[in-house]
Amino acid sequence: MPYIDAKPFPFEFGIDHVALVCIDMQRDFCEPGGFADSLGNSIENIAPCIPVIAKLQAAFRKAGLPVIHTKECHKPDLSDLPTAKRNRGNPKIKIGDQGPMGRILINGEPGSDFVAENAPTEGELVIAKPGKDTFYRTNFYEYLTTRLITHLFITGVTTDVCVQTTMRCANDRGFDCVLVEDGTGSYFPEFKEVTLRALVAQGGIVGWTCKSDQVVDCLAAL
Ligand code: C5J
Repeated sequence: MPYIDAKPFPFEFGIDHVALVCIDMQRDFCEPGGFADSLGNSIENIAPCIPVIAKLQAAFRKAGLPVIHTKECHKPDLSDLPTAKRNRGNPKIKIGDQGPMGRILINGEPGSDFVAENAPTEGELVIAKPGKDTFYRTNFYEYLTTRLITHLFITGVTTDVCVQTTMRCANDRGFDCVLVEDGTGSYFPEFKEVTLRALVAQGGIVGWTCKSDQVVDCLAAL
């Protein structure tokens, strides 16, 4: 059985039961001039994971394995946006308002779309999610269980928000997850560092972490 020498111990997987999950690689979270940038977030800390995710997507596609994309966004009528989320922090521009790349975090607006380097190709699952947890009000669980996918390679932004929330929720549902360390980014490097450590602590209480080159080398050797 293929395996990766991950932390805290080897991550084994059946090749017919894996997927790459790319979380929220959206312009508003990643690009200069986007929503996150306009709020003063350090988007330069996100940039290094973009080419790494592109490399992993290419490796999964070459191996004929599924690549899944998520985007955090809401319906244009805001019917799936809790008032608490819209008002949190009393921001000057709120979700649904006009932002630098269209209405903030609204599905279909330019800012909610994927960065070009990590965009889906035809036939790949795109999950529009209103929360941090990819399972919340989506078809993610049904998609995975229907295809007998049990092991997830997780990437994306931000490590300490949507990425770790999704990994924890996947772990609770019985999925084995490995977070690719250089394939994820946070506006706060110290939060990324602590998140990576917390996920694998206590014998892998939430799952595993590994490096992208280990994944690419493993898939190339199949
Ligand atoms: C945030 C996310 N940080 N994708 N979203 O609000 O992690």
